[in-house]
Amino acid sequence: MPHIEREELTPEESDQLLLPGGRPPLWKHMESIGAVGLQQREGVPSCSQKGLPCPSDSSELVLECLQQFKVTQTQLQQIQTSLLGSMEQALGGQASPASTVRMLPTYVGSTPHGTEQGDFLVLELGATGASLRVLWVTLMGTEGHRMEPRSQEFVIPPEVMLGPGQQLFDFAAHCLSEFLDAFPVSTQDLQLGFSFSFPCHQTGLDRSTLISWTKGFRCSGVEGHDVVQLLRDAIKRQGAYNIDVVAVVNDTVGTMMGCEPGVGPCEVGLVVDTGTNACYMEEARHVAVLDEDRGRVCVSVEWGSFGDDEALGPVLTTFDHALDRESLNPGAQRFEKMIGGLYLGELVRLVLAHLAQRGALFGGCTSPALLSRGSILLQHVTEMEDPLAGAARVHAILQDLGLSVGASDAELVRYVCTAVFTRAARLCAAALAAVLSRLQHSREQQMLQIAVATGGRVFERHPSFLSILQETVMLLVPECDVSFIPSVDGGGRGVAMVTAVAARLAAHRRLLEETLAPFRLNREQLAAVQAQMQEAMAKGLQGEASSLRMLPTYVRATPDGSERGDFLALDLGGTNFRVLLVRVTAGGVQITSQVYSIPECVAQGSGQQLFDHIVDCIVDFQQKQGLSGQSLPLGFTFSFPCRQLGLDQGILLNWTKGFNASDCEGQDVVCLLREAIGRKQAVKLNVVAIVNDTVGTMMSCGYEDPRCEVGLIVGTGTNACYMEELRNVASVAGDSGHMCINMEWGAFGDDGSLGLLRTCFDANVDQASINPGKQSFEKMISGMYLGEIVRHILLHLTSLGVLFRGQQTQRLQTRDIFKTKFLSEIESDSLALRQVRAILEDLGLPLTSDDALIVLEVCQAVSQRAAQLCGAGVAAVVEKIRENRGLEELTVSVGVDGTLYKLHPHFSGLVAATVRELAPRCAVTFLQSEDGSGKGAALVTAVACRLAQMDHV
Ligand code: 0WK
Ligand code: BGC
Ligand code: BGC
Repeated sequence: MPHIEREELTPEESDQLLLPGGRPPLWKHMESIGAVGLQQREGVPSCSQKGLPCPSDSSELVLECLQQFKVTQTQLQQIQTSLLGSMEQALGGQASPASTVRMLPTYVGSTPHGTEQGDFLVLELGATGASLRVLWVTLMGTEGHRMEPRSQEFVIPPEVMLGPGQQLFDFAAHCLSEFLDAFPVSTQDLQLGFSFSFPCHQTGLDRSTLISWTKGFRCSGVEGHDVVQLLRDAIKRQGAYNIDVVAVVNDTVGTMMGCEPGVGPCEVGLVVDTGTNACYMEEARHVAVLDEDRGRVCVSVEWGSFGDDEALGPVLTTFDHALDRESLNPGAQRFEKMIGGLYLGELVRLVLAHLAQRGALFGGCTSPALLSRGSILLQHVTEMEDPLAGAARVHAILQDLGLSVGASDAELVRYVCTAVFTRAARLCAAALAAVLSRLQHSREQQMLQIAVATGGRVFERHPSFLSILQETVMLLVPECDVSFIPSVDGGGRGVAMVTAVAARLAAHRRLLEETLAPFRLNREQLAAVQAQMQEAMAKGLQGEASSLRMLPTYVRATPDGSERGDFLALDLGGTNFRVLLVRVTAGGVQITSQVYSIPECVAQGSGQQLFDHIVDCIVDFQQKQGLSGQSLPLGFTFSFPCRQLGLDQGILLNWTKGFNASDCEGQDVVCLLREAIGRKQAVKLNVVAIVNDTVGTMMSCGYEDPRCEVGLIVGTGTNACYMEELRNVASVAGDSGHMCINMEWGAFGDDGSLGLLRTCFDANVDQASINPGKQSFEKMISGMYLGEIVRHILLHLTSLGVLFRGQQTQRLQTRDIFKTKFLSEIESDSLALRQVRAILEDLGLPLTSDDALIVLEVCQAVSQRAAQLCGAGVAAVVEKIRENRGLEELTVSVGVDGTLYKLHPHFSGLVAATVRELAPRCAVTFLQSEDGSGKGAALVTAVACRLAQMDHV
């Protein structure tokens, strides 16, 4: 960081520097009043140049003093560069060396659209020192004409500014009530924007933690706290009005946003009132703390603390150090203490006292007022400095301070005021130049055209402050075309603008919460699903009316490791149709497989076409594997509800998951396959077993872990099977041993038992499906439907104006355009919001960053409900097994497969957490199946072949 060097001024420089308001340079003035010894000045080095103690004559003393307030162009450039460096360091989130400017994101992402409308209360605290202001602002939207805000100022007693924080916020709440008592307003729902002019870490438009007090404030119990909550609590304690605090902004932001429509937009807000600060619209991607790569965000620079690391050393005068030592926050806000209106009067006082005590002013006499801190206010200085005020006013002010004013004193005092003010304006200009340079960098624009909104009483009351600032900015950043726009009514309107945006976002948040609330299932609701499922299981097993068919699979045991041989396996019903060769040896299982597609026209064509297509794939596979002509035992994973009459007999009850081939429902699909094999002369195949993919998955995992007695699929569809006690299976003879039951839980709730959980979005998806009224549980959980549920919610939120500015897009109205895999991608932790946006933009959705956040929340709500419902189902199954066996504790494994379960970043974790919550007496291990259920089908076939051989022996 460049250092700011100490510098002596050439006479030209001093001439050039001290002439605002068209007054002669000081030495010329001294000459005109016949000050002795000045002539020596031309070309004669000053006493300090000679390093000698200062001569007593007043002019030298005054010159010596004011010399300290001269900041050269070089020093201003160094300040500009140093501040720019600090800003970029803080933006990059670089911790050390710590930057002295904070660069605080404000959550204001855009300058006003002009569409904002409504009535808003505004509370301004901190901008104008010992007063707060309440305003009632009416925004008229694009109708343009402006309603004059009604406002009232309240003086804050010093003991309130320095007392307990609660007292300050109660005072503010009291002022709000007093204002509303005085100006009754029609509406009850009062929305308030809180302009809080202190450095705060914002975590939202209505959440802001005070970092440290500045200016004349130092209330206890506030730093480190959320000031919005403190105000809300105070308003509640006051209890007079129901006021909703919807936004908190820094006064610079209010100033920037309050820029007169039509002249702006202003993209920089500059305040010089009791304190000073600026904000500007930075590219979001440059703000490290924000996870954003597009759009802009308003950043409050908090330049008041620039130089708190001594970087300003050389330009700080002895008076600055004295002022800082006496201030409420020594060592802090050093830059502000050279510019802010709260300090300029004090600086002037310190200089006057210094000069008086050395005889250069007021005949060497001081007064108690002159020696007491804060006796000279900004008001005094602006008046004394004002070229029109004339010497008389100066005399009056100085006499009020108990000073006897000599002939030249008044003019000298004005020179002191000018010196202090001019330096403040020039330093402020250097800081603004740093912000403008930052904007040039951030927008990669050499020539920058920008509008700066200015606010604060230093601007309002000291006309030449702005002209000096403008001049100096032009010197420092000549390539920037800067227009200065005085903010109307001190930023109150700007605060109302932000409040309007915040109110809109808050309303959107409420609508979003209302929309997603039915997806947020609590423990009671999940426990109810578990209980209903257990009840439906018991009824299904007994053959009573139940939405759970509880289909016996004729798989009575999980593999025992003695299986051997080569088997063909088919895996139909998931995302992919696979043909597999499974070799089971003592050393384990080798699998060779090939994926084939099932075109929609085949899946929804004739049954014959579908099974002929299957046999064609088998033939192709056999040829590729050199198995042609071999008749290997075949296991058929057929992932649809089948009533099995034996291991190799399965009557298709109904299609699910987008399949709808004709002439199959009610048929034995093993026969359909055998007929298709028969139609293809060349092929000889021995179909030994038909299994559901849940059973195949359980068997496949059971081969590694014999405790695996449950199979779970969460993919295109969803379902589960488990090893039930044969005695509980009414439809199968026998009381001992086990039978694997295919629950077909996808149909759970088809009897309306899930009605309470069903949302209108579920109803939309069901009505649009090829099997309306069927597979209710599946349609709330599985991959084929989650994307559609999300799409319907997004359409709904767009119609409410919450998303995409209410613009419905053709794309979003297209069925299945929002794939379930998008949920897995969007919810992946490693994916920043920007990638979320990329996915959505590929869908042709014009979105803002808020939109991307909302879409993320919708995906989370839908997938969370799916995972929790699935978890409630698994809890019902493992509790059934535990109760079946009369065990206190059950240890069991669940074999799982399915794209959604495997690829979604949080699904599996949420299922396990829900099972732990609802079945605490079951220790459940979830085993992700690596080889799919084809291996399981082969193992079932192997077991069947082994049992058949034993029968023949
Ligand atoms: C892979 C299994 C198959 C099952 C599928 C389900 O091998 O039997 O049907 O998982 O997941 P999906 O492919 O539907 O996501
Ligand atoms: C505060 C800023 C504020 C500025 C102008 C400073 O003391 O830290 O937040 O914007 O004063 O009011
Ligand atoms: C079918 C089940 C299958 C599940 C998972 C459901 O649609 O009815 O038989 O297990 O999908 O693939």
